[in-house]
Amino acid sequence: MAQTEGTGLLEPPKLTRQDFVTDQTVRWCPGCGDYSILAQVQRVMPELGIPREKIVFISGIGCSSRFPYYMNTYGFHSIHGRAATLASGLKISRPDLSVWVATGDGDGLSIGGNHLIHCLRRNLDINILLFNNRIYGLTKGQYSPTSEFGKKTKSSPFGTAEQPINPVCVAIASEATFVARSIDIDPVHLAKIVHRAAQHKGTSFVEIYQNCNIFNDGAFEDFTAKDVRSERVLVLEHGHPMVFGKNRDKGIRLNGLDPEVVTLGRDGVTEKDLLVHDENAPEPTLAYLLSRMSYPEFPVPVGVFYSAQRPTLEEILTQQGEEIARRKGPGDIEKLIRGTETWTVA
Ligand SMILES: Cc1ncc(C[n+]2csc(CCOP(=O)(O)OP(=O)(O)O)c2C)c(N)n1
Ligand code: SF4
Repeated sequence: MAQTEGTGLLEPPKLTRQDFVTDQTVRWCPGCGDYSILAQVQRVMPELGIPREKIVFISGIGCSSRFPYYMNTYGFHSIHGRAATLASGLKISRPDLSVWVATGDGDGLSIGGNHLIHCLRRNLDINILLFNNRIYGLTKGQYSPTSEFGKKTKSSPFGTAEQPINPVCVAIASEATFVARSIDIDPVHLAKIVHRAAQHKGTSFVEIYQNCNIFNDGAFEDFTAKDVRSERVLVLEHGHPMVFGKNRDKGIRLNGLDPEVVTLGRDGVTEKDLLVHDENAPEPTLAYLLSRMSYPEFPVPVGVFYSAQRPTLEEILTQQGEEIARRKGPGDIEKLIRGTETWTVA
């Protein structure tokens, strides 16, 4: 350890990406998008300056939920759909920890859907990474709540008959204070978004498009493939007009309440006509409108859709506890349990 100049105190050693790598054999299939997500999260961790013993990764069940094994931090590989629940309990009791949830579209939106929405509205200061591969990977290829309508899978041999849900829309509707999206195969963007999520005070929700090359290969390829991405993905940047395209010659304009794609320079359209992204808008109306845009009608938006400041649940609970203790004195748990409402069954 180096000494902190002039103080005589020992400075903790600077961590590197390698410090967050475990000795566990990674069991994902070769080529799985989860590898890229793991690499970027491990890359961002040292930048946060949080000691490893203060970081906890919590997951449910699924391929993506193997994540905590591969992070050299504390972690729980918990039960199916309950990662957000465990994370909530931990954060309330230990607000000093940096708490992360790694979940899948099945884990977080099927069995865990109810837990996820309540976690989002409560706004604990935790970070949720939802790996969306639009399939159940671990159980070998059944459709999930994000699988496209009509998709043929092992559990829908004639095509699904269900409308998929959009994780970003769900997060916005659940009163989340930070909602973002990124792509496994864009490491620079992904690292930036994971960093932003970590910095947000309150629950941050990041949907990550993740390729499951075994059971749903190419699910996002139509718009994420390198040669087409700039034409089919809209990178949201706060305060900037919504421009996209290889030649930066296309944009998004509002026509009444509907977004539309326009070409700059055609029919007198200039950058001034375009929607300007405001991730801090007082209401998430713009974020919701953007979240509904999908390929091929629109470029697919990635980046931070919405970011707002609201007191966290743990702040409110701590404040309440202190206030009540001031008024009524310190509590007595034994007295509370025995109370006036206990009786003996003969
Ligand atoms: C209570 C319970 N129900 C069902 C299962 C079976 N199961 C395990 S993982 C999973 C879905 C995982 O899908 P997802 O969260 O998308 O993760 P992926 O494997 O695609 O990363 C299911 C249904 C289970 N383990 N426990
Ligand atoms: S089954 Fe799919 S999601 Fe699971 S490890 Fe293999 S490629 Fe990844």
